[in-house]
Amino acid sequence: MKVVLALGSNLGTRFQTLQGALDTLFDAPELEFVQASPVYETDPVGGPDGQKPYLNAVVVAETTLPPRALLERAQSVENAFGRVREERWGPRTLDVDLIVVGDTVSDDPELTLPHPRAHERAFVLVPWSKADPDGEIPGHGRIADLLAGLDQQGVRLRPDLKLQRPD
Ligand code: A4P
Ligand code: MG
Repeated sequence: MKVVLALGSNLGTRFQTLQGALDTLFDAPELEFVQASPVYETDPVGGPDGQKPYLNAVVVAETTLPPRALLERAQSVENAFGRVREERWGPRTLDVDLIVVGDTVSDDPELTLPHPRAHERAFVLVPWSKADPDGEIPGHGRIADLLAGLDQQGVRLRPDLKLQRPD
């Protein structure tokens, strides 16, 4: 199954956190790296005023794991990078979200798939479109079409920051 993950950080050493998260995510079996997007600096969406900008990237992978196990993997990586859950949409050293897992559709609040806000977020769709131009969100359509209707001003490429393939 194809899986698309979104990584975000707006606290601490943001780029090192993204690279470390990428390495740790793939440091276990049953998840095969396919492609990482470029890194973007993005204006915070939602949450408290005065938050710092995020670095965001998207990773495409292949997996034999069920969605629940992928969520556990993502959350254990968040915890490994010192994520403290305080305020919803608040600042975080690392957020790892599952955007799509194959064609799984679920409205379970513990794991909603596709991610319920991904289709309207330029900070997910812009990097995703670079890693995977033909990507689609089940129920919402092609990311290229979704992007055409979105303001992308708050999403800026950081050509100086390139994620390495996980080792
Ligand atoms: N959960 C349900 N579905 C999923 C899913 N598909 N992937 C549950 C991951 N988790 C999912 O998440 C809360 C709960 O969502 C989890 O316990 C899980 O069971 P969280 O990571 O603890 O909290 P959160 O991230 O603060 O909340 P949430 O709702 O995930 O926030 P969002 O919508 O992901 O927004 N602006 C910029 N520029 N860049 C960002 O990366 N990120 C957010 C977070 C807000 N603004 C941002 C960015
Ligand atoms: Mg999250």
